[in-house]
Order: sequence, then C-alpha cells, then structure tokens
Amino acid sequence: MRVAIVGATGAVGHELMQVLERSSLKLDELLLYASPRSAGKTLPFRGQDLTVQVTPEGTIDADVILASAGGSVSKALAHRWAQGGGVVIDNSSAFRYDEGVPLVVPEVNGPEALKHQGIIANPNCTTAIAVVAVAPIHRKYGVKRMIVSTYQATSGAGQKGMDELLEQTRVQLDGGQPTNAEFVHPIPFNVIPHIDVFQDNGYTKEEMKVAWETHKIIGDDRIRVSCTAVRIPTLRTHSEAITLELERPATPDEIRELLSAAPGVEVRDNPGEKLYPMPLTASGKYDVEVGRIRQSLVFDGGIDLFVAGDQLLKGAALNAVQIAEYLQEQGALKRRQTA
Ligand code: A2P
Ligand code: 11C
Repeated sequence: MRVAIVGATGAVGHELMQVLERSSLKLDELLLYASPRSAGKTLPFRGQDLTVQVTPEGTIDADVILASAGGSVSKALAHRWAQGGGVVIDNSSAFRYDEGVPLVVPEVNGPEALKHQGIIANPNCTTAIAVVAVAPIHRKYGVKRMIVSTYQATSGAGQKGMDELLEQTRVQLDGGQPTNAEFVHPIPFNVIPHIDVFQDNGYTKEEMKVAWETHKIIGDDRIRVSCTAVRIPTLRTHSEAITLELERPATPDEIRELLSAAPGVEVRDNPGEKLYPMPLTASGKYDVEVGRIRQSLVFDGGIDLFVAGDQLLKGAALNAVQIAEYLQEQGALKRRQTA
C-alpha cells in the first residue's frame, strides 16, 4: 500500500510521519509532498531519508493521501489527487460541510467514513478533542446544551505559530517589543479571544466550527452549542472547559465510569492528588485527558468537565491516520473505480 502526505514539512506533516511509524497500516511506500520551497529536502522515515517532492496538480498515485497543506491547496487540488482512486483524508476545512464528504472521528462515527466518494474530512482540532468526551455522554444521557470555552495552543496555526510564540517570548524577555504575524496580537504573556474571522452573529468562525462540526460528527443538530475560542501562549495542546445540560440527569461518578470505558479518553480526575488535564501531561499523548468532572451548578443534573487533547495528534495527524486504519480494518482501502 502506498500512502502520500501533502504538507509533509509542516507541523501536522511531521506528526503524520511519527504516527505512521507506529501505525498498524500496512504501509509499503510513503510519498512526501510540500511546496516548491521544500522540493529536494529529505525527511527521515523508518531509518530511510525520503525526498520531498512538489505537490502534484493532478492524480496522486497512492491508496491514501493525507493532506495538510491548508484549505486553499486542498480546495484546488484534492479532487484531482483522488482521480487515481485513492482516498484523500483532508485536514483542512475545505470540504467539511459538503454533502457526500464524511466528517469523521473514528471513535464516534467511524462507519460514516465508508460512505466517502474520494474525500474524507478530518475535523477542526477543537471539535475533535471535545467530541471524544462528549459523544459517549450524549449517547447515554442526551446532551441538550453544550457551552465550551477553549484554551488553544499556538500549534493550531502550524509550525509558524509555534515559532512565533518561542521567538517573540525571547524578544519580550530581552526587553523588546514583540510583533505578530500569525496571530492577530502579540501572543507572549497574552490571551487572545479571536481565532479565525468574525461572523455576522459576533462569533468567530472557529467558534462556529465547534457547533457545525459537533452536529455533523455526532449526527444530531438539536444540540445547542455555544463556544468562546481563545488562543493562549502554549505550544501544542488545546484545552476546553465544557458545560453540558443533559436530558437525563447524571452524577459525576456516573460520567467518570462512562468515560473510563470510552475509547480515546483518559480520565485524569483526582483533584486531591492535583491530577487533572493539562497541556503539560496531554502533549504527545494519543488519548484526550478528561477531568474536573463535577455537577453543574447551573443545569440540574448537568455536568462540568475539562479536557486537554494534543492538537497535532487527536486534533489532526492521529485522527487522520486512525481514519485510514479504520478503512483498512473494514477492508475498504481498495482503490475506487473512477470514471
Ligand atoms: P512548505 O514547508 O514547503 O512551505 P504548517 O501548517 O506547519 O505551516 O505547514 C504547512 C504545510 O503545507 C507545509 O508542508 C508547506 O510546505 C505546505 N504548503 C504550503 N503551501 C503549499 C502549496 N501551495 N502547495 C503545497 N504545499 C504547500
Ligand atoms: C486553531 N483550530 O487552533 C484551529 C486550527 O479548522 O482545521 C485548525 C483549523 C481547522 O487555530
């Protein structure tokens, strides 16, 4: 089987290679693509140096094409890459809301992936991390309302975002004035309640993605979702405070027990031992940490919790590879017949 990574030199591309090294995918050959700037560069994979090539504008001769080079590149080229019958698993927001394009978190709605017509969308990282915890609760107790406040790492803006945090922190510590390019304001020692563009309703697009994508992944658009998305000066894990109003009341113990058995979740919830989700412990981890589980003081029988999930892993690269693994397990990785 041949797998291709488009955007191999980026932050998610790097993680895709790490995750593929440990994956159960029966991978015979890996093709690496990026912009012309990176052509000829080599990247190590399984003890070999693989050469990065310029991203094709036509068919990619691979069974799985993991794309993470941004929405405009995917929008322009993904359909052409898939013309050889391979499946594109796209990390951008280009196709997420299109009919006929499954939006998949395998633990939540894996079978949707089998309905693809050449492209499967990987969700927004904030949403993917939230639904791993919220979907099992919805299935058992019925989520009526979901209020989310996020603490999002600079990795959400790619390698350049993480570089800006490190470089501009040094500038500020040296007494200089930090500047900003990837973020709308300087990020060191700051929090910025503005990710992506503002919509007519006063919410940002990042905030609306949490609502739109939660509905599509969980498959229930009756859940009322409100999100405040905030960038914080951390490197790579998104954290989220989530309040849930439930149709059927649940106790914190019941939620702890439910989530302890949920795939992709690590319950980390022992305040007496100072154990709760944090970027420090969740970074580099496949599971999403869930803790601070407590009874809501606002909604009777509702639940408050806190999650932390590695934005580059479950929020991007890991979820994409898990989709490919799911297709393989289901015997659905044969190339499609294309006209
Ligand atoms: P390059 O490194 O050659 O610029 P990140 O999200 O970390 O910034 O990474 C973005 C990824 O997308 C990089 O691998 C980058 O390659 C790639 N990329 C950016 N623009 C294009 C393009 N026009 N065509 C193909 N790949 C692109
Ligand atoms: C961020 N969540 O943290 C964004 C990055 O819809 O794929 C991912 C944007 C997306 O900036």
